[in-house]
Amino acid sequence: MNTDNKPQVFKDATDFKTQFCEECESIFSKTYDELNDFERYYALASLIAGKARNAKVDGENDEKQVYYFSLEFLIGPLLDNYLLNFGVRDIVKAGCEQLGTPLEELVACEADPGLGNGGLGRLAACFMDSMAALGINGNGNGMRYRYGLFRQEIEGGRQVEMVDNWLEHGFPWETRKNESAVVVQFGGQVVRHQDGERFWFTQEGGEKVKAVPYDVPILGYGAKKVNTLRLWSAEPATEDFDLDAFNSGDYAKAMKFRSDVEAISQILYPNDAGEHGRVLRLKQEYLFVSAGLQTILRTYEKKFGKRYGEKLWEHLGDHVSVHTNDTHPAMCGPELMRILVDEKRVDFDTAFNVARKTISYTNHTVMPEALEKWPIEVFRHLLPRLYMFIEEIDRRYRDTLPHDVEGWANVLSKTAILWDGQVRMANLSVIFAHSVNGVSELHTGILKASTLHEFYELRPDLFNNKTNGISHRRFLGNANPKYAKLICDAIGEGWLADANQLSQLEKYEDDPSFQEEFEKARRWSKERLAKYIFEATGTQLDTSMVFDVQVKRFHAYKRQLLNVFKILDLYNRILSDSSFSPRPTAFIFSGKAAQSYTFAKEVIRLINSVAEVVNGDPRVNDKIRVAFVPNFAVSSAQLIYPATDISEQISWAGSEASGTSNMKLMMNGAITLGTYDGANVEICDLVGQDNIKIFGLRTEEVDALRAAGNYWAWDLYNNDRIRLGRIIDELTDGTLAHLSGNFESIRDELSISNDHDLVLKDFYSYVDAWDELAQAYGDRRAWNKAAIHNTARSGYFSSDRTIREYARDIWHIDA
Ligand code: 26Y
Repeated sequence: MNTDNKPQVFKDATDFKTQFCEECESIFSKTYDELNDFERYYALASLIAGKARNAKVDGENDEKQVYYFSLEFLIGPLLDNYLLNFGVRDIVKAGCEQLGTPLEELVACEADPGLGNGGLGRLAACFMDSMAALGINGNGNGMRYRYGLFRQEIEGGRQVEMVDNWLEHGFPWETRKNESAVVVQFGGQVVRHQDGERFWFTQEGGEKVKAVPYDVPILGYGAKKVNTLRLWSAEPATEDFDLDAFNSGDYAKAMKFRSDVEAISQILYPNDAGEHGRVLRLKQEYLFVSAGLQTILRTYEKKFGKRYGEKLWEHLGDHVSVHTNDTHPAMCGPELMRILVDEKRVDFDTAFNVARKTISYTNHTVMPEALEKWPIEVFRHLLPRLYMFIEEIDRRYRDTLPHDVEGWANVLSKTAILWDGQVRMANLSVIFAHSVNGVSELHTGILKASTLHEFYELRPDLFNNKTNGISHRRFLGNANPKYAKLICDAIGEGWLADANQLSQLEKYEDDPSFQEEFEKARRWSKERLAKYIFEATGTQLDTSMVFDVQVKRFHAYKRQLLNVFKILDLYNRILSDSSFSPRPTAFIFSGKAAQSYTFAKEVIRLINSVAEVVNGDPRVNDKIRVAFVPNFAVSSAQLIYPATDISEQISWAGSEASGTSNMKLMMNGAITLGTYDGANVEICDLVGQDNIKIFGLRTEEVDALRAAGNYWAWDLYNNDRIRLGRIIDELTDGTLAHLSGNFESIRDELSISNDHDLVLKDFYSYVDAWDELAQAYGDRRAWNKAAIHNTARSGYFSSDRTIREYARDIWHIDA
């Protein structure tokens, strides 16, 4: 590993300008002055990407290789982050300034690759950053979707989905690797062959797909390490199409094979959780699993074939870790076995043990509807040989499950892979893993106590917790330049490499001049966001208001609806009580809802309807404003977090596995208003009760309430027609109908479905908590102290810490 001498990228601003202008000419055959901003951005990104690729030294060390398998990598724009990691941000900024285009304007030209839905995909991207920063051999393995998650527009208050053509102008960070393409096979028949004692199977016929990798260099902080994110694209394995159809002029028919194959890597499934079961998704899962594993084994064989000879495959787990991000890559287990048994002639038991030693699994959700299952018939038809391995592993699992285990039949019904005509991917993942982890203390506890309880009883040693983390370099260093500079001026730059050093800020919490600078930085970030929101939506925000923010996927359990109810309550109270004057607040929402998730989309429409009513009413609009920022993405998130005063983390307790926007917002000095859920619990432990506002039922209380079965949501409506009842009436009485109609379905959700997400149940506790927190904002000194304290304690949530724990406990490597 190249540890001490980091590559010198640019000697100074002059050197940078020379190289930049040369790059402009070599790419566009035009001078810098003749280019538009996008072209300048493109040339700059190409220059930096080239440097990142050149900094890579292949086969540089013998340490273990980690392969992080994830169907989603929500990497976001890369340029600014790479400048920070190369340590040349200031030089480049100065050079760009001298050339006449501010760096920020070039950075803003970059497309934001939406190759993920939300938290899970962003986590994978943060992990890539941290593995490279820590010098770990971390390889990402994922899909190169031709179209990312849909672009969200708002029309008449409604979410409208548009195609995300992120590759339209090219992606300067990737390199297509034709020579590394592999073939992946679907369908066909399994044929048994026998020669004396020996027998083996092959898969004949079916569809052969070529998986072509595109590599993106992942540059670690300090540029000491460059890893690779490998994204697979599907192409026809051969160009022989239906010649008869072609010759008779039926080009659509002739080309159908091609488009069927290409469909595999065409789109990202837009479900953050829930609704699955489409064959195309199963194909995506198998494609990147098979292509990734074939490549891993090829590389490993080349490197260690001589050293280990006959025993080669038994050592795989000493040199390779395959980490599976949720169940989406669950086929890693059986696919690894298939290759070892069918192609490398390893015996079944050895192959299973090798697979188990190599593979580990992270669970990201306890929501039953998000646990993947596939109909056996569909699975077997698409992947006949793989299915044989699953069936055999399931059979052996059933055989070896001790019959004296308490409640044997129940344990089997919960843990078997095949059940009720379905392949249960979570069980498949657990059975093939040597480690199973949750993503926060609370979540891991729930996995042990309920979701995977039967497995936990059988194999407690499998289970461990790895509380999520975030890239502090991106979400504080890049996203919040003024605050980051203030921090560097106070405690030096060391925190960029070691986030724990943020704790040194504690001595500045109460320092009036630091606080003053903190307020200035915050004001700048709020101005920047207000400008962005005005340009995107026409909504004007006053930056002296409190910025209260809830940004995340739209989902019933995350309870954006509870937040809207609070805003409606404030609205009603201001109108009915002239002495009531809440702290002036701008409520900012952003996030997408899955296309097919009607309820979540209605909540988006409700927010926009409330915004229209509130913002347009001069009786209230100096006290409350509402903004919905369209098309939430990494780039807009980076504008929102630094401008936030109150971080809304209000899922019902026991529903959010961890959350990561809670961490990003805390790190930027926002105060959390949250339930005792996911990682909020750990934020609370770290900052102390005085520096966070917790409300609502606890997990045990939610469980008890559900078990008792005596919660009648509609009683709350009947008992309070003045506040809660009035809000519910307003859903259907025309108050909010002006933009695009009433909200009957939301009212039905609360009444007919008995308020499954406990919006009414937690309402008073939430509104009271908000009132107190907003009041507290008036004491600027105490508030700023708490805000800075939040940043000071946030080092724990760097994904560097998380990755160190994965390395130590799961992958068994030193970092
Ligand atoms: C089965 C398929 C439809 C599916 C697709 C995406 C299922 C789940 C997902 C995504 C889940 C996800 O993003 N989970 C989130 O993971 C974050 C990172 O661990 C957590 O912080 C967050 O609480 C959890 O909801």
